[in-house]
Amino acid sequence: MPDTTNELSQQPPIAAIATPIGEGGIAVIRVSGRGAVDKVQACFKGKDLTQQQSHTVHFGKIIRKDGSVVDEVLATLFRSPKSYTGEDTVEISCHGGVLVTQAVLETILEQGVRSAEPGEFTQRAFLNGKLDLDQAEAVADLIHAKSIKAVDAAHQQLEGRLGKHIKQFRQQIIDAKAMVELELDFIEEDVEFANKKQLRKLLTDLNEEIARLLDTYETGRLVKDGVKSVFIGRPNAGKSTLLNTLIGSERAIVTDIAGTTRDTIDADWSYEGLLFKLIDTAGLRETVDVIEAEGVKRSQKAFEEADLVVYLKDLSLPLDAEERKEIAEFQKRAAQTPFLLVGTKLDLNQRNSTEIEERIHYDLKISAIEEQNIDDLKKLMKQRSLENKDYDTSSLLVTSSRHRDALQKARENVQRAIEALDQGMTGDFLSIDLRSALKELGTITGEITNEDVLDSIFSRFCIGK
Ligand SMILES: Nc1nc2c(ncn2[C@@H]2O[C@H](COP(=O)(O)OP(=O)(O)OP(=O)(O)O)[C@@H](O)[C@H]2O)c(=O)[nH]1
Ligand SMILES: [Mg+2]
Repeated sequence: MPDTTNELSQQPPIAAIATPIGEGGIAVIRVSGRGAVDKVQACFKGKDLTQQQSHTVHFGKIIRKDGSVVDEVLATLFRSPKSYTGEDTVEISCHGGVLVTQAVLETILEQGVRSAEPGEFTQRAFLNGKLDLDQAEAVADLIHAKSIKAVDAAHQQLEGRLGKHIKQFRQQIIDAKAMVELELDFIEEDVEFANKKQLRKLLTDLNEEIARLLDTYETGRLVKDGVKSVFIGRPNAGKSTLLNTLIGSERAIVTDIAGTTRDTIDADWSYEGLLFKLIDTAGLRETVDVIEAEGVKRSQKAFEEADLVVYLKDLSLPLDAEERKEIAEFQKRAAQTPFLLVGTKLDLNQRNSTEIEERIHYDLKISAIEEQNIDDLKKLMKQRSLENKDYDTSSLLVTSSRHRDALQKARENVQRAIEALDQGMTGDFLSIDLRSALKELGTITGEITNEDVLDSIFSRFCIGK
């Protein structure tokens, strides 16, 4: 953690509305920093807050300089260091109207309190050592979570489970460094490196443990960001109808005119706690229509970024050679991007006595309109997108690309140290690699950081958090 505690204590307290702007039962205004209690007291009529203990609640009125009442409120006191930010904090609960809340905030700001930046309370919590950086990031993940699995993953990180692993890795590296440096001291006396075997084991174990944690990222990413599932197929195949059926509302326009969907359409859909980002696309076909052609381009871009491609084929129409080729291309790439071939309009097909033998394997046949096999499709979408992934959401998951990158770099450094050891290099080479690994791991928990990283992390937060 950077030592900015002193700097912080010189700054004026900050304040912001901590609840969403709108009409509600109550709203909360948060004030934090050195002198926060005095500043609130200066516009508070009730008990003298400066004389009250931490974790107590007091009824009173917020009053303007001319003595007029802004609102009746409850003030909750948290004394440093026992608060979210680690600083003296007052949380003012007032009536939840847009204007009254704004008026309470403005009255407090008039006392020489500064308006808080997005995430500044959490940033102060980090700078004051209340949270590690990965825990601060988990706070944002928790607020932005769109599925219950994402909530669970954020909670794990907030509880410090990732941080605990990282600290353990760091300790292992410190131990390894100590062994290497011991050898450095011995080198002049030409003493054989007695601990070489032990050191090698320590480093290879560490390498494997980091790799295991890294492996959870594939699942972690899907849990946090959702499974990007792209519906693809010929115009009129029933892509928009399926999207609407899954989300249970008429999000996309459906007509019997081929080429109805021109742009990609996104909709969030949760299934068994997992978020799917459904993307309906413009039907794939050669077209001279400029708008439709742009739509087809967007469809192609969407499937390049997909976590799951669902190819829809209208069962009531014969499969032509070109479409067969297209499907084969997707199937070939299925190892990289999970793929499902789904036959649509099964209801029509069942009535169709002259079904054409297509000699192609469908993963499933459905009717979106008559809701046939839709539950099976949901199951299959989840199963296929998590196939070959270690989907155990009760264990710790790495969910952030920032953490993944740092772990990867740390692992590369550990591997380099193992190679150096095997090639009989001197200890100072190993030391450099181990120091770099230590640094990379430190960026995850925030022992090592810089302003740009902090700015980009905390700008994701809302004001008042
Ligand atoms: N009988 C039957 N008709 C369906 C089914 N699904 C879709 N349709 C019909 O097929 C037509 C095309 O459906 P859409 O969902 O618009 O197809 P699309 O793939 O989005 O088409 P584009 O946007 O043009 O690419 C509409 O008339 C739908 O009512 C189904 O399961 N059964
Ligand atoms: Mg459509």
